[in-house]
Amino acid sequence: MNARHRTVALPRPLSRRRLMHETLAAALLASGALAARAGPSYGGAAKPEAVAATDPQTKAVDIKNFAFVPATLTVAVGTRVVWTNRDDEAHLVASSDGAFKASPAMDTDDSFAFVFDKPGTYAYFCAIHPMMRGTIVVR
Ligand SMILES: [Cu+2]
Repeated sequence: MNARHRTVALPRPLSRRRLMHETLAAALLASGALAARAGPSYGGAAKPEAVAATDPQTKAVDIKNFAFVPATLTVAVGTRVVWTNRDDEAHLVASSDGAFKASPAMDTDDSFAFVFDKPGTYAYFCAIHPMMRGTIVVR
Protein backbone atom coordinates (compact mmCIF):
# COMPACT_ATOMS: atom_id res chain seq x y z
CA MET A 1 0.00 0.00 0.00
CA ASN A 2 2.52 2.53 1.16
CA ALA A 3 5.02 3.26 -1.59
CA ARG A 4 7.63 4.56 0.79
CA HIS A 5 7.37 1.43 2.89
CA ARG A 6 7.74 -0.79 -0.17
CA THR A 7 10.89 1.02 -1.26
CA VAL A 8 12.46 0.28 2.09
CA ALA A 9 11.44 -3.38 2.11
CA LEU A 10 12.68 -4.34 -1.36
CA PRO A 11 16.28 -4.02 -2.51
CA ARG A 12 15.01 -3.57 -6.09
CA PRO A 13 15.32 0.13 -6.95
CA LEU A 14 18.80 0.61 -8.33
CA SER A 15 20.02 4.14 -7.85
CA ARG A 16 22.02 5.82 -10.55
CA ARG A 17 24.83 6.32 -8.07
CA ARG A 18 24.97 2.59 -7.33
CA LEU A 19 25.04 1.76 -11.04
CA MET A 20 27.97 4.12 -11.44
CA HIS A 21 29.73 2.44 -8.55
CA GLU A 22 29.29 -0.93 -10.15
CA THR A 23 30.48 0.36 -13.50
CA LEU A 24 33.50 1.88 -11.79
CA ALA A 25 34.18 -1.35 -9.94
CA ALA A 26 33.98 -3.30 -13.18
CA ALA A 27 36.42 -0.90 -14.81
CA LEU A 28 38.82 -1.25 -11.91
CA LEU A 29 38.50 -5.02 -11.99
CA ALA A 30 39.15 -5.05 -15.72
CA SER A 31 42.29 -2.98 -15.25
CA GLY A 32 43.48 -5.44 -12.65
CA ALA A 33 43.78 -2.83 -9.93
CA LEU A 34 42.08 -3.72 -6.66
CA ALA A 35 40.99 -7.04 -8.14
CA ALA A 36 41.82 -9.01 -5.03
CA ARG A 37 40.26 -6.52 -2.65
CA ALA A 38 37.17 -5.37 -4.55
CA GLY A 39 36.28 -8.68 -6.17
CA PRO A 40 34.55 -10.57 -3.39
CA SER A 41 32.61 -7.67 -1.85
CA TYR A 42 31.40 -6.19 -5.12
CA GLY A 43 30.69 -9.60 -6.61
CA GLY A 44 28.53 -10.49 -3.64
CA ALA A 45 26.55 -7.27 -3.80
CA ALA A 46 25.95 -7.23 -7.55
CA LYS A 47 25.13 -10.87 -8.10
CA PRO A 48 21.48 -11.21 -6.94
CA GLU A 49 20.30 -8.54 -9.38
CA ALA A 50 22.36 -9.89 -12.26
CA VAL A 51 20.89 -13.36 -11.71
CA ALA A 52 17.34 -12.02 -11.46
CA ALA A 53 17.69 -10.14 -14.74
CA THR A 54 18.93 -13.15 -16.71
CA ASP A 55 16.93 -15.84 -14.93
CA PRO A 56 14.98 -17.61 -17.69
CA GLN A 57 11.26 -18.05 -17.40
CA THR A 58 10.28 -21.47 -16.09
CA LYS A 59 7.38 -23.68 -17.21
CA ALA A 60 6.40 -26.97 -15.65
CA VAL A 61 5.41 -30.32 -17.13
CA ASP A 62 4.11 -32.89 -14.68
CA ILE A 63 4.56 -36.58 -15.32
CA LYS A 64 1.57 -38.35 -13.85
CA ASN A 65 -0.51 -41.43 -14.58
CA PHE A 66 2.01 -42.39 -17.28
CA ALA A 67 1.50 -39.17 -19.24
CA PHE A 68 3.18 -35.81 -19.72
CA VAL A 69 0.86 -33.00 -18.58
CA PRO A 70 0.41 -30.93 -20.64
CA ALA A 71 1.29 -33.21 -23.54
CA THR A 72 2.05 -30.17 -25.69
CA LEU A 73 3.54 -27.07 -24.13
CA THR A 74 4.26 -23.88 -26.06
CA VAL A 75 6.93 -21.62 -24.61
CA ALA A 76 8.96 -18.57 -25.53
CA VAL A 77 12.58 -18.91 -26.61
CA GLY A 78 14.81 -19.08 -23.55
CA THR A 79 12.24 -20.80 -21.35
CA ARG A 80 13.43 -23.36 -18.85
CA VAL A 81 11.11 -26.37 -18.90
CA VAL A 82 11.04 -28.46 -15.73
CA TRP A 83 9.58 -31.97 -15.78
CA THR A 84 8.63 -33.45 -12.42
CA ASN A 85 7.71 -37.07 -11.89
CA ARG A 86 4.50 -37.29 -9.85
CA ASP A 87 4.14 -41.06 -10.29
CA ASP A 88 5.42 -43.82 -8.07
CA GLU A 89 6.94 -45.35 -11.21
CA ALA A 90 10.27 -44.14 -12.59
CA HIS A 91 10.11 -42.06 -15.77
CA LEU A 92 12.62 -40.45 -18.06
CA VAL A 93 12.57 -37.59 -20.56
CA ALA A 94 14.35 -38.30 -23.85
CA SER A 95 14.38 -36.19 -27.00
CA SER A 96 12.94 -38.07 -29.98
CA ASP A 97 15.64 -36.71 -32.30
CA GLY A 98 18.50 -36.09 -29.88
CA ALA A 99 17.86 -32.34 -29.68
CA PHE A 100 18.65 -32.44 -25.97
CA LYS A 101 20.37 -34.86 -23.65
CA ALA A 102 18.05 -37.37 -21.97
CA SER A 103 17.31 -37.08 -18.29
CA PRO A 104 18.37 -39.79 -15.92
CA ALA A 105 15.59 -42.09 -14.72
CA MET A 106 13.57 -39.98 -12.33
CA ASP A 107 12.12 -41.30 -9.11
CA THR A 108 9.00 -39.87 -7.51
CA ASP A 109 9.24 -36.06 -7.18
CA ASP A 110 12.53 -35.91 -9.08
CA SER A 111 12.83 -33.11 -11.63
CA PHE A 112 14.72 -32.55 -14.85
CA ALA A 113 15.16 -29.18 -16.54
CA PHE A 114 16.21 -28.01 -19.97
CA VAL A 115 16.45 -24.47 -21.34
CA PHE A 116 15.07 -24.21 -24.89
CA ASP A 117 17.00 -21.39 -26.50
CA LYS A 118 16.17 -22.10 -30.15
CA PRO A 119 12.74 -21.98 -31.80
CA GLY A 120 11.38 -25.30 -32.99
CA THR A 121 9.18 -28.26 -32.19
CA TYR A 122 10.79 -30.69 -29.77
CA ALA A 123 9.21 -34.13 -29.54
CA TYR A 124 10.19 -36.25 -26.58
CA PHE A 125 9.18 -39.50 -24.93
CA CYS A 126 9.81 -41.63 -21.86
CA ALA A 127 12.49 -44.13 -22.77
CA ILE A 128 11.16 -46.50 -20.10
CA HIS A 129 7.58 -46.32 -21.40
CA PRO A 130 7.92 -45.30 -25.06
CA MET A 131 4.18 -44.83 -25.47
CA MET A 132 4.49 -41.77 -23.23
CA ARG A 133 5.04 -38.85 -25.59
CA GLY A 134 5.14 -35.08 -25.33
CA THR A 135 6.03 -32.01 -27.35
CA ILE A 136 7.59 -28.68 -26.48
CA VAL A 137 6.92 -25.96 -29.05
CA VAL A 138 9.41 -23.10 -28.77
CA ARG A 139 8.56 -19.76 -30.44
CU1 LIG B 1 7.82 -43.51 -18.12
